[in-house]
Amino acid sequence: MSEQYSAKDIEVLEGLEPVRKRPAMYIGGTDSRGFHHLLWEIVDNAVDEAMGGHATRIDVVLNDDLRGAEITDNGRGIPVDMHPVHQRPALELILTTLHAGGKFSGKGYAVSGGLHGVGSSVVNALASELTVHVWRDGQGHVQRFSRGKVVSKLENTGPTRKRGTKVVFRPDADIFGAQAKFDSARVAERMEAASFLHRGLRLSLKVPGQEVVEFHHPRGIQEYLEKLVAGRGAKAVTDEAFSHAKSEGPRIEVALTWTESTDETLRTYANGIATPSGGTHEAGLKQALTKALRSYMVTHKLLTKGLTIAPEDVREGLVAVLSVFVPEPQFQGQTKDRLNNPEVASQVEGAVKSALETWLNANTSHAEAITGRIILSARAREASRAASLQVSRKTAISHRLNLPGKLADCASTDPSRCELFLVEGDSAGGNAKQGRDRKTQAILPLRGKVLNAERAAASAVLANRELQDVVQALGCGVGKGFDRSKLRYHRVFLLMDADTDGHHIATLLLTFFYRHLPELIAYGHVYVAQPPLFRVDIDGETHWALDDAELARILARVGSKKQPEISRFKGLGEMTAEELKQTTLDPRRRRALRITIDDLDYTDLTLRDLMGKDPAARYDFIMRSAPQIDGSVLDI
Ligand code: 1YM
Repeated sequence: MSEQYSAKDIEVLEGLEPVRKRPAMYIGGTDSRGFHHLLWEIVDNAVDEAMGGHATRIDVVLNDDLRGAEITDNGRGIPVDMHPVHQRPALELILTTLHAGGKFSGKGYAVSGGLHGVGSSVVNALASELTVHVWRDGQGHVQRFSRGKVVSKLENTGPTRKRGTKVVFRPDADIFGAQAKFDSARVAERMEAASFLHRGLRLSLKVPGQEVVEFHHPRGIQEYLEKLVAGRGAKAVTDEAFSHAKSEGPRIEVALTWTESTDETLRTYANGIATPSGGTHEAGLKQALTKALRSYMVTHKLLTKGLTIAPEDVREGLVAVLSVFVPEPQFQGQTKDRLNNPEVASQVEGAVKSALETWLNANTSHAEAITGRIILSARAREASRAASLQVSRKTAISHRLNLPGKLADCASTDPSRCELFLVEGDSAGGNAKQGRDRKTQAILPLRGKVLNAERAAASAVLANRELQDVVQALGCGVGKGFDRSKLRYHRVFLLMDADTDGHHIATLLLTFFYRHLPELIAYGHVYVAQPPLFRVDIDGETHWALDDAELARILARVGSKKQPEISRFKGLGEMTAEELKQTTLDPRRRRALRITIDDLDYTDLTLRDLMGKDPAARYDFIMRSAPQIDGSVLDI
């Protein structure tokens, strides 16, 4: 590490054309996630520099239009010396060529994200403008690029006492669409995570119209754990969390606690990169937990006859943060969000198991609270399994007699053509029944308020009448009994009034799907229908507006030649069956948002937002998120 990096260490592979041709291969996709990925690449390079002990702070500024960003670190500065063979500055080679991470003469940081600055050229390829400022060895430098090509030669801006690197860039609208924008909440979440994983590192974020926010967590992931627990709104069962850190072979840090909530919150990271799909480090942690707690319960004779403790009982209510740093991380999966180094499983398991056993034996009152919690979950599991079996038994028989009485089913039995509309209230349900296409569209009116799946226990959720009807109509079972091949409709629409109550029900249904039928969302089966709020008749032409803004746009477009006739629908019940058909049901004319799960970390944050106290705020959140994805997709 003490050796100076020099330009000759760079092995040039190829230009950046492949990146522009197939962006998805390099950043996963060109949706809002890919757009943000560019920012993470640059921030990760700065974090790498900090992890190497060369930088202490990283400052991010989002442009006023949220379509560009500026990232600065106070590290050594990207090397700028001339490459002896290529006769180009290192900075230029780094930014304009695709180079394999390990090819940098093996001088990369042992524990970096594994990219060693590889990402910066990918970002450059996909940016319409990118400028790098370097302050290194007492001299300032600047060079500009566009779409991966050099725009200006490396320029020396004279002596300076500063050190570090600043990258200013705008993702290319040709690649990401003109609507793509940075989501400041998402950026903040990611930067805060980095400040937890790299204790001591100072990060700041400036968002238009807001004060600068600093992220700095001297106690690292222990503080992260406290935040996650507070965010879940559930009390921890012990007043002290378990934490363990070892710095070598490999570096492993873990902090965990149990809460009274029924779900499990795991945040795992490898080399500072979130691994929402888990992997070997997470598997090791789970093994360690099961083994350490089972062994404690056996030695302390806490297990009554006939009660078996399943791994998921041990993890019910668990909130855990795990961070590992391995020399050569292998990431797997389409989005590279799962760690795949086999050796890491036993390393994590070994480290966590022995430390946890020691901690439990030294803190018997904590151990009692935790094991008590686990025994309760084991009992609850048995009870809820009985309840869920009952539901799946009913749904398994795809006999029409077993469908809910309120369901107006469609004639077709080909699920790929069938659509189910979950409609709020009987009167709207009646309209929908009249306006639908009987061959392919089924209507299920929902009467009461749906139970909040975020707060209620699994058994209560499954006992809820409205949700049982939904599960029965879908036919695919629920929870562990889910079987997608039995799904009776490939498109499920939530059709609710455009008012607070409607938004509330839609949100509750989405929460239920997310928590109990996540595959339904993951496979893109769930949609939110978009019934209009206004009908505008001008000159024999009819226009529909989803909201006030769209109404204003329509009125502006048609001008003031004729007096428009505007009617506002207070609810779906006020529309005629024909109107509902035209605007919301007919596949050729309707508007709807497809729900997708984007970034897992972000989804959880969002659900917390969504399931806060104020339904209006939740719906606002959904609607604010929707337009970012071209109005066709809604990220929850
Ligand atoms: C705002 C983004 O990229 N900082 C940064 C990048 C590098 C270095 C320092 C650096 C690395 C090394 C030596 C080394 C990069 N270097 C490379 C390359 N901030 C940001 N700060 N000297 C400086 O790895 O040995 C790529 S990025 F190619 F030189 F390794």
